[in-house]
Amino acid sequence: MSNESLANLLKEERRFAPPADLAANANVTAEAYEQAAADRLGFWAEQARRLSWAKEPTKTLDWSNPPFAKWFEDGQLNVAYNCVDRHVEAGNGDRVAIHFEGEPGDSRSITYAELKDEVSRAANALLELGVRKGDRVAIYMPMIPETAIAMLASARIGAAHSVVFGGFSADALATRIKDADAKVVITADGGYRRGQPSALKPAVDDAVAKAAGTVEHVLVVRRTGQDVAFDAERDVWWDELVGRQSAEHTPEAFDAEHPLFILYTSGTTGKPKGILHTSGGYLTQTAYTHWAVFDLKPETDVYWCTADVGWVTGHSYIVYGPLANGATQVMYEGTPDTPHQGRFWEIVEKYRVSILYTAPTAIRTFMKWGDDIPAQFDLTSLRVLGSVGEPINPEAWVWYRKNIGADRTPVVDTWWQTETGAMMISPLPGVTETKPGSAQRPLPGISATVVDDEANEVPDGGGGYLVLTEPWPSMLRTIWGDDQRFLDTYWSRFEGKYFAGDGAKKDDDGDIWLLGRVDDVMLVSGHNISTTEVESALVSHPAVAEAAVVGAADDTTGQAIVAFVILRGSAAEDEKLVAELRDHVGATLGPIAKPKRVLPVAELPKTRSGKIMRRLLRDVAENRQLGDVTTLTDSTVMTLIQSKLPSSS
Ligand code: 6R9
Repeated sequence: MSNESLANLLKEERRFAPPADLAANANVTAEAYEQAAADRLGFWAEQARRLSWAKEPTKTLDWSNPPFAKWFEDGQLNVAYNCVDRHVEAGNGDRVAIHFEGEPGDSRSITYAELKDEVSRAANALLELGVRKGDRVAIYMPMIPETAIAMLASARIGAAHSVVFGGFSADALATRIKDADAKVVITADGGYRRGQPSALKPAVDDAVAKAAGTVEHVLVVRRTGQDVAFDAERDVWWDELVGRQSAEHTPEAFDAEHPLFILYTSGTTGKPKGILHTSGGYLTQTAYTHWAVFDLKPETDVYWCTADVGWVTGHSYIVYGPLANGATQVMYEGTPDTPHQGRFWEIVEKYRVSILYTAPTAIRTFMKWGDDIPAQFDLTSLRVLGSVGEPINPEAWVWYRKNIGADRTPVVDTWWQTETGAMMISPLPGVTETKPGSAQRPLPGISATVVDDEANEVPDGGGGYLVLTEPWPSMLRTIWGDDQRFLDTYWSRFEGKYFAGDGAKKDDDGDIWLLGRVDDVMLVSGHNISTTEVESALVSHPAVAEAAVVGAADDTTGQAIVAFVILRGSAAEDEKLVAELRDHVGATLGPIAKPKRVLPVAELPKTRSGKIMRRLLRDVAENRQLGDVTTLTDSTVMTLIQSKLPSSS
């Protein structure tokens, strides 16, 4: 990658200091960076003491066989005990763990004491179904409390869970069941989605048949009450089986490195990778980061992460981090526009949510819907706003702070991956002077930097690849059943360093800006240009709500920049505007970054976790047949976009 590269095209000068009252009472101060820099392992050993260990670890890290790490190796703990029982034992049994808000408007609040009983019953139920320590349990569920309960029940008996997002097909579920060799599948009759009951059980029946032989039982939660086929030998209703179990279950302590879960992440090629996470290190880092980055005060905060539990964000920041910290949180089943576009803000108002964690794709959608929608609700309870999943464009960041956070709340842009298990690069709300669009600095105890093609660290102002240079407690331990692929994918590109697959740059202060997946970087007349920066320039124009940029093969420039844009409500789509947008990018980033074409579209192709699939747009821009569309949320989107392009291009 040439170094004028991911050049510092984007100049973002806005700065936001932490609010004085938040800084004065913050959980974490600037000292944490110094302390961790002076003694990184000592710092993590101290964080591990947030957990209740049945046997305290005496060793912190074994890195004698890199990159296969062992953290807190001789310690023993039960993850579910840490997330549930210990809060009850500490006298907080009456604290609400989960305020559940169903899409149709049903709601229920579950205290830690109730959660303890439910998790214990579910653990006893899994034992009755023959699940044992070391087995795998597949979970294919809507966003309901039983999903978290099922995960914790598996963890409690030492069985690893493999949660498969409820929007995935029967085929995708079958592949994952087979790869993990799951003994039991936990599912529901269905869930509510866009105002309709949406079935899940038929896909499980299909998948179990395809996975031939591994699954012994299917445990089915009644959520929608819709009719489902039922195999009397194999299937059991949750309310019947779990309902009749004892609420007493004594948690056994497992080794810190005992597998906690497998979560599949799609590779660009080949079969999905089963990312393996273990117990002690994972829980230490999710608990620490959730407490530090959101400045969590468990007695008073109401926390809400809008992700689906089927993604890593849901694992680490709905289930494990928040519950390990004894937080009170909101869990919402449905979509942000059901039954109206103010649903999220209505929920914030109803529960007095103080910490909100969501994704750039959602924020850009809210921008498109208009400022007047959140303005109708009381959002004064909010005090920290988080973002995750994609680079957040500075304009979307500023919109979020201003329209949701009343220009008062810090915005923390948290960079991490399924593989990292927990947050790695993020501002701290009581410490960092934030910069819109930048994740800024590795968290205390984390070592990350940006390197060039030859693995040399780039100077401030330089661009290249994001790498992690030291092991961290919640790192993936391997790819399930495929150590070689683990080595090849993450550890072979740069000797001794973890290759994240993201482009990044350092600004003049040494702060890190994420520039998207390296596969998405464009090469225009010999210059590496990041899709993220061009997209951010487009989104900074008042007519643009969302943008996706790709490099399409071009005879003269190698690649030419093609931009797909979603216009804000009132903007008229005409040639004049298109010319204006091209000029706007040229003026913001320089002539080299000026898109050759700008195409207004109604929707962009996204994965089910909300990430833009630029690969498909590249296929369109280069007039190719579309590649794999199985992870696309809505396949009709591509037909609409293709119809926009004259086939002569
Ligand atoms: C947590 C999660 C990981 C990829 C990652 C990067 C992108 C996530 C980001 C971000 C810029 C952020 N990503 N957070 N890019 N800024 N704050 O999303 O995990 O689904 O495995 O995706 O998401 O490209 O490499 P996962």
